[in-house]
Amino acid sequence: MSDENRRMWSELGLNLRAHDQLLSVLSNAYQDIYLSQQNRPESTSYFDDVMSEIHGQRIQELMREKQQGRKIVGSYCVFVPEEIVQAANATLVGLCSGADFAEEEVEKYLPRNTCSLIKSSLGFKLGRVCPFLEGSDMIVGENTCDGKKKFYETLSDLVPNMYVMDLPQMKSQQGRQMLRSEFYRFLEAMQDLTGFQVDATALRNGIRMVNEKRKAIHRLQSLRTADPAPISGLDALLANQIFLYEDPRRFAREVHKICDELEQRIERGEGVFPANAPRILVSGCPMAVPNWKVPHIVESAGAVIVGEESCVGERGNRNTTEEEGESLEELMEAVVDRYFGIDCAIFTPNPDRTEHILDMAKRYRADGVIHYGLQFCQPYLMESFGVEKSLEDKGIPVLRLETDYSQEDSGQLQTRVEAFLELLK
Ligand code: BJ8
Repeated sequence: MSDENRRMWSELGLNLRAHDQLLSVLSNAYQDIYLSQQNRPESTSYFDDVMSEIHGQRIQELMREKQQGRKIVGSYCVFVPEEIVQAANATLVGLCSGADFAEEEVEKYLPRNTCSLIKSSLGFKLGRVCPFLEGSDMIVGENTCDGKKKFYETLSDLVPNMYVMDLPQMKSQQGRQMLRSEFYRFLEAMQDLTGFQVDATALRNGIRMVNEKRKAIHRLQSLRTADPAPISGLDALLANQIFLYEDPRRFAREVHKICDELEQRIERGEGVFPANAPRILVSGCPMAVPNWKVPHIVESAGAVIVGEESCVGERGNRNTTEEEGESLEELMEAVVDRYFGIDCAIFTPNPDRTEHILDMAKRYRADGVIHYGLQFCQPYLMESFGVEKSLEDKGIPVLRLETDYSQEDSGQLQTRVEAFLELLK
């Protein structure tokens, strides 16, 4: 750990002792889960580099951007339009929400029956261990599920720079109208934050930059349709996790390099797992770094995860934004259209998500689907029943899991996953 990093963390107000502990746990988990994988493509060393510097080099870069006058915007949800953030001369980063932290403190603010993702988001703030959060000039919350809505009220008392975006709950004309007006309000807020007036050229450039990283991950995802799968689900998940805070240009470049290697592997018929390994689609709640518990259990049991129907996965990145508009207004409409297509479970009704899961199961040639629900997450747990029925109607086996960020249920999950994989053979 360089002195430069420690100085930076201290300037950001991190609790250095707690942060050291966090990095040590993270590094051990990465060693055990990622570096122990067999047959990894060599170019995935990019992920190792990014992860070893997760709170180091990337934060240094963001701090340099700030010195040069750019602003940093933190977010907890894929509804925050990165195109607008980029266009306004700012950088969007996903905020820490993938591990339990400061649990006792968190329960002084939130009821015990709150999902792990929300508890984690608050824990990272109370523990002062997320440099992305402490370095952000604006933190954007979004009115999605009830838990998040109320959490942002709590968070706004703890940070000086909270902005809350309202979101529709129905895919109606009025719903789209609401998203549109919220995106215009956000555009103004971004312009106020950065002092930069967004015009059509700036927004088009923002759209192109974000599209480029989406295209790279689309290429990676399409290569996972091959049998045997050329990359593990764990590594593909990591790509989707890094997608949310890594430098967009570097991300696109490096992921294309990985894809070049994967194409060669496919030509040679090489996979990470044997060709007869059960192919699993994971669907449900997002998995932020370092939430690797379920994928690790699944792949340690000999199956390969071939797709993620998740916001840290295809739900979050599947559509690109139309780049062709001439005026700022036309381009803003394209941005609204793109985000209005996200089929988060906060929407009612939400048939698009089920369609998407069925489509993914077919495209990725999945033998079975694991529905991943976080305990106390009403939207996804409730939808899981309908999802299960739709898949079973098509003859696709489903395992519904409900878990949290602790390791306490690992043994039980492992038993259930192994029994499910037995069934698929
Ligand atoms: S667009 S999925 S990132 S809201 S797990 S906090 S839903 S109780 S994360 Fe999400 Fe945006 Fe939707 Fe995606 Fe609530 Fe459920 Fe917790 Fe959740």
